[in-house]
Amino acid sequence: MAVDRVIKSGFVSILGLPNAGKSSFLNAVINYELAITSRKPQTTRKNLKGIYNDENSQIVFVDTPGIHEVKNKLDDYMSKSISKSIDDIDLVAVIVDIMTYDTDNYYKIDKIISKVNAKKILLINKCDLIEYDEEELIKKIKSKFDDKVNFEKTFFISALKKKNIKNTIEFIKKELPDGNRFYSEDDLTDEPTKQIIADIIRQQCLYKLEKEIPHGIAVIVESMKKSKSKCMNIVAKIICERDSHKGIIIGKNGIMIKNIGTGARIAIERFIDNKVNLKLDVVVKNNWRDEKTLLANYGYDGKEL
Ligand SMILES: Nc1nc2c(ncn2[C@@H]2O[C@H](COP(=O)(O)OP(=O)(O)OP(=O)(O)O)[C@@H](O)[C@H]2O)c(=O)[nH]1
Ligand SMILES: [Mg+2]
Repeated sequence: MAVDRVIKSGFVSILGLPNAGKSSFLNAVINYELAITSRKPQTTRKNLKGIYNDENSQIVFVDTPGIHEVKNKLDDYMSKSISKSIDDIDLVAVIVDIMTYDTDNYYKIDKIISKVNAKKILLINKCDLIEYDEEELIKKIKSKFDDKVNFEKTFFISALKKKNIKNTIEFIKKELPDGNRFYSEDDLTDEPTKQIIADIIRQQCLYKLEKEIPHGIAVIVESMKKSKSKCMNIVAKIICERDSHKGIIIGKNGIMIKNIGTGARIAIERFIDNKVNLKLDVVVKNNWRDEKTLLANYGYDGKEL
């Protein structure tokens, strides 16, 4: 009979401003492209768990939306998700982008982490992009946080190039309590497959559509069924806010939606390791980002937080 060995285990919340590289860090630690990333801010809309496993530890990393101003009910959902991520947390990893560290927005991070008793570490990310003086930069960045915020340790990392990720994990492990696994050793996440596929499709929208349009897009996967030939037939809906946006998403002679569909199909096939036939519909729902019921239908249900 298998006996649960005591290991180091716990939860780590990944916090930071939009675009700092939180989702890229999650992917780097679990060594799998689970979380969607993009150059556009507010790519992540809901908390996503990525589970790191080895023989003597299990670390559940929680990727969160970037901390930003609340302008509608979707923002409010995102903001509540961030607060939820620090409930009962064992450690907080605050990520700062080395290229944009010089902002006045640190008070937004302070507001969240001042409520946390758990230990905190500072991760200075995108270190592949420039030369820097470690001591000078640590001093500068720490001075931007509230005086009361104390970081146990600072790491200079590159989530993209996977630089210094191992050392960061080793440090986190030591900080976690003794315990058992919360999830099976083979689990990478507890997120439903349909939700991950919806996000993969939204990522293609973020890549291929300009300006504000992707921010007003939601995606739901309506059905997934394997055909006799073992191909996975997926039907999904892209929701946008205006007729004019629908026109742009479909594109002249349907070229844009075809492009989005091809990119998404390839990424989904990689994710589920199966051939995919993807059918995308585009519908308009004015103002969905401010409608509670629609938000819940599209995967952003405040009651689930
Ligand atoms: N050069 C470089 N780029 C990075 C690094 N980490 C992330 N990026 C890029 O920065 C952009 C934002 O990364 P994300 O991981 O989506 O950032 P995020 O903090 O999750 O963003 P939100 O979810 O919008 O808050 C993407 O284009 C990433 O490829 C890094 O270490 N080096
Ligand atoms: Mg993200």
